[in-house]
Amino acid sequence: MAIKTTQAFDDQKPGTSGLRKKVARFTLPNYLENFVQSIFDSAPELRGGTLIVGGDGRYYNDRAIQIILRMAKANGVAQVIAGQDGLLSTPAASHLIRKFGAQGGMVLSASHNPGGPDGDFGIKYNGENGGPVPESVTDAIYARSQMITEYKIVAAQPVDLSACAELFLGDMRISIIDPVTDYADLMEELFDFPAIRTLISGGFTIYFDAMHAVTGPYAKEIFSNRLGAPGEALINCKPSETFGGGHPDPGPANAKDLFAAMFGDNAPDFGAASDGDGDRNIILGKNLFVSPSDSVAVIAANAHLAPGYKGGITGVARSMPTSSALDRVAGALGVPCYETPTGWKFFGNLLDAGKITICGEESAGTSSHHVREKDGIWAVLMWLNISAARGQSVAQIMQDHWQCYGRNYYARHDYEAVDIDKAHKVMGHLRGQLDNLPGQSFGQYRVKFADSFTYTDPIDGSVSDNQGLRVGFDNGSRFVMRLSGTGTVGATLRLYGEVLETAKDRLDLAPEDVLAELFTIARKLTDVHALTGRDEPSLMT
Ligand code: VG1
Ligand code: CO
Repeated sequence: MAIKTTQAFDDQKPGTSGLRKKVARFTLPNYLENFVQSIFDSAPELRGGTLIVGGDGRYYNDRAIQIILRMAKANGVAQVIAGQDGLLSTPAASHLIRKFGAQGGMVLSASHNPGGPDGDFGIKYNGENGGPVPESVTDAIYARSQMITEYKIVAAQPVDLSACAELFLGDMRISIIDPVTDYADLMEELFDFPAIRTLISGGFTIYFDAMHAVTGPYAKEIFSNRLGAPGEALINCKPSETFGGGHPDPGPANAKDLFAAMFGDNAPDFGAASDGDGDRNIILGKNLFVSPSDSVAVIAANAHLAPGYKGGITGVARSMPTSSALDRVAGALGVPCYETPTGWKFFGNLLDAGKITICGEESAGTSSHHVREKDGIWAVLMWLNISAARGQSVAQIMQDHWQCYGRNYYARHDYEAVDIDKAHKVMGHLRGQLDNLPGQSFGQYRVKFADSFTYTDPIDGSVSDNQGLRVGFDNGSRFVMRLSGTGTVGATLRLYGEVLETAKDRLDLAPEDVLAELFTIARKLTDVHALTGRDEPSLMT
């Protein structure tokens, strides 16, 4: 075993979901090694334990895995379980950690960020519950990375990951397994596959865009082999290092083929897509995009229709900027609804403690207690199960939902790659007004509360402050501004808005019309355009 001397990098602080950087930075000598050693140093349980490793197949995935294997051996890991070809979706990795009782898992992904030599790379570290480690551990990893002086690695030839096999690196066992089978089996336990199969064979047409990312092999096995969807129902299913030159972010800007099909003539009945690492999902019906905040609410209201959830749900949770459509369902079901900061790691304790069954984020992430990550394919299957059980189209399901609970019109405006100082000025400008806003009126909007969101974890009491600025109005509307923690260029400001409508004749309006006045007020109060020098958001979802 060799001990290599190294020097610390000052920028290895994990963000909302792991460490993400430009490939050019991640491939600097010792950069990856320093971060991986900082993980081993902060997770001593990996010594003598089992580690799960896999990634979304992006550029550098293959070489990074080889480095991690050699460092795992040098750090005394007893067994590594790796996905064949180095592939594992984020939810599948979470499942494998739980299924095999592993001590942790490293997922190589920068999620929806673009890949390739000029794109992004990332590493997420998950603990023994299968979920992203809590802030106490990411803080420890960061602290370690700042004073690291050496790392451990063995010399070895590259391990052949191209076939399922049991191999050894010295005395460390490496089990290379099919990345799909265990996950697909879990899905088959949770959902009514015969009913979905009957739905599809009965002519309900589905269309799934894997965006050249990791869900391709999962979609083929589950939707085609196990559920009988025809070949043409699945597109872009071969994982590629550059995501086919695209941006694996499921939305109108990047899932162009899917949106064209779903809003075109003879649209399929059901459309869906996932992101680079398979943890996000979007759901579409004919000429209809389901807002992710609505999706998690619909899932919570209907989960009992799926066999894995037939006993009902104990509670739900949503990230703070996610709309309160979910709160309305929880209220009707008489179960608690928790509001957590952005990022899946904050759901872990609630899930482990059995306080919640379903949780989700406005950024197209939804999941349940079956794993400790958001899960794209799971959400698609849940929607198919609900459609099969209710015998309804996506549009009918949404209409029924809004009639019952009202509609939380919702949108998010992103200002990407903003100069960091300017982004902080915008936040500071709004923060400075918070104390004086309550009681002030802007047209028909009267401010009820204005604060900086602080979360106290109800299970371990840990406190996370500075999680976004919220301004709420008497009529149930709200806007939120926060800084993204996943970007790799400058700063990204996210402005989220929601307007609640309960009048039965106002449930079918264009969201941008309903939200226009709220966003005008939000832009005025944040002064985001003048302070950033931008005329408009770079992305609206
Ligand atoms: C974004 C989303 C957040 C999500 C995170 C990771 O974070 O807003 O909801 O949990 O990405 O998702 P931020 O800090 O940029 O707003 V993924 O699919 O990267 O694993
Ligand atoms: Co993702």
